[in-house]
Amino acid sequence: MNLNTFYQLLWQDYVRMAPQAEQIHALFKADNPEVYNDHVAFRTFNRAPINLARLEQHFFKLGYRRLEPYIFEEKKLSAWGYVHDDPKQPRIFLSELLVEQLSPTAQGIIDKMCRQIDEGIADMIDVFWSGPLWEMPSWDEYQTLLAESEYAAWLAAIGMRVNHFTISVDHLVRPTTLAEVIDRVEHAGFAINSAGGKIKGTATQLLEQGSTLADRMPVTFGDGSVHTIPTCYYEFAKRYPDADGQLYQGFIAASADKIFESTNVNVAGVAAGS
Ligand code: OOG
Ligand code: NI
Repeated sequence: MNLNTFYQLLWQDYVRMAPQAEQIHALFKADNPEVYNDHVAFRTFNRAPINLARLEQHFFKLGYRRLEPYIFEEKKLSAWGYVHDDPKQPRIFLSELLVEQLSPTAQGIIDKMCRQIDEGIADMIDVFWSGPLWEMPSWDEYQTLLAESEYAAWLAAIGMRVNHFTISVDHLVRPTTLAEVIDRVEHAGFAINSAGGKIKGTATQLLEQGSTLADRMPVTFGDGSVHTIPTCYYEFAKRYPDADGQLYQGFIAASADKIFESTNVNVAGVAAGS
């Protein structure tokens, strides 16, 4: 599969989950000949056959290489950033939940789901827009996961799909600052993730980031109950050149830690899922 098709299929799946993204994209497309993606992000469990080491094989085939790893101790996650030789291609951020660090009960729920995954699907590129590869968890199971890890609950119910796209602010003709971009999105009526401040990171760190709060969508759980839960969000990133004049390519763990919270159920200013 070529990269264009890959990103097109991802985008189609993404805007079904996050209709806000299509509207926000249109907002910037009105003033810019092209809106580029800084990166996309995926989440997974460190369990076969969807563990990070398995999934990243697809990125390698698409021409990506590992750049650097990241650790999120409190959230029990590890991650890698991937870059492509073609600087116009988005970076990729892939994280995985360290399942063995959760309680035996939560591990049991996740292992039950992962045992249902058809081995073959992990080796197909379609895995990245396949949603839950297991029977939906019950609402009780979702709540059990949520109490320990927002990430685990999100992944159990939303499944394998892109978590967010990210507008590259460096490539915008206007506006050109992250503050203006966020202002514009807010004025259009979209809620911004304010965990750790609306703008995470600084020019000195060579990366500034902000994001919306995830859209919400009614989902039917395994026990037949329907509840509205967070789906996917949109991110905005501005990168700066380092001392050698090279645009910074990595991520910033302290900022990422707060960006993850864009899919939190209990988030400032928004009522908990019904
Ligand atoms: C990823 C959060 C981190 C970034 O750009 O730092 C991130 C996630 O929510 O899965 O996207
Ligand atoms: Ni991101």
